[in-house]
Amino acid sequence: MLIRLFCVLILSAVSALALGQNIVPLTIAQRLDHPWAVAFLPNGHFLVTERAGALRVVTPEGKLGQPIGGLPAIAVGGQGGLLDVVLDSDFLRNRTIYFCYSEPASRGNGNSTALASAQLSADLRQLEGLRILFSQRPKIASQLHFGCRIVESKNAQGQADGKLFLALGERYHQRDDAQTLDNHHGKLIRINKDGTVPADNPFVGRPAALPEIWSFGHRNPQGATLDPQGVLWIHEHGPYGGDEINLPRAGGNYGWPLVSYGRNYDLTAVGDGKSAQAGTEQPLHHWTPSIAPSGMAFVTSEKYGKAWVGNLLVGSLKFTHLARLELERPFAGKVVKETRLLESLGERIRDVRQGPDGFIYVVTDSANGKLIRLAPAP
Ligand SMILES: [Ca+2]
Repeated sequence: MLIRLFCVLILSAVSALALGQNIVPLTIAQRLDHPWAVAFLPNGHFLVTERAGALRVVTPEGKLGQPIGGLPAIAVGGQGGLLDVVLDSDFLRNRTIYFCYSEPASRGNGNSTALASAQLSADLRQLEGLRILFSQRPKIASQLHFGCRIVESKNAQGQADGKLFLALGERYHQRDDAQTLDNHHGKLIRINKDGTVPADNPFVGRPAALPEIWSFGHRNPQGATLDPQGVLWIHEHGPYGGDEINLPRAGGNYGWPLVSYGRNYDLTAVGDGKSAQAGTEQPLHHWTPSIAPSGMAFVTSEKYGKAWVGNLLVGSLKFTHLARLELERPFAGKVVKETRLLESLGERIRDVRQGPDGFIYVVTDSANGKLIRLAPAP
């Protein structure tokens, strides 16, 4: 095992240096079934979701644990399954995790994205105290566009403020729903950690608007994170072109499907073919052709040198790389440089996170999915 890891390290180092990149991908674990997200336990172990409906602990040596018991019913199929997972900021004390997944309808064949909390048992084998905090409405028969990234937000002092953001897709077949507030399709929602609605949400008290909604007009967001100042960033899949990064403000309309920098898959125009319209927010950054973004993290550690601090990393499923975005300093809204990392791996990057050890980790989307640590090149 150690010899194999060493060989991977050397081969990876050669390719990384050949590309002029100062990182070396080191595979920690493989044979994960379409892993979707990785979180970091205080004992150095990893908590990984598999889209097929399993939540597993992975040891630092790469050993996969048995599926953790106590998950709710999950509608596995297409893009649906067990998706994101995050630890509560006070996990050491409360052992709470949050996860999102595609939830089956109690009757019929519909489904939608749901968010749950539970406590992870001390032996890491069981979820206890399961609570469904939020269920996207309405449920429809679709295996597409569940979105599904969770972020615990912070106040201006950098402390957790008791709120969760959840990014939700428009389920593909009902994209016009993203422009109306009587449903959760194509929305970013904000709830308290107990599932109740914060009184200061932007549409609280508006007739026919669902009070969990924070922003709307989203297509299929699969990346969300806080920047070092605590500001929420998300990205979303465009159609044929037009993937976007947005900074969702309270009550903002992010345009889908009225405006887009992409086209429909049949190459017809989205809406009237406009990319901007009064009353809709412009993306901070967009990609055409689509990279199919998933996962998102800011680098705050100096493990990769000072030039990386403050960079934004975004996984690409379609072009199998990790996008490194350098932002103007001081930041006023512009990406100044974009570099493709890890292209030689040929892996669909599903999630990217910075661990508490300061290293960057990615998971790759395949039937032999991998958990990979990016080590600084020697
Ligand atoms: Ca948009």
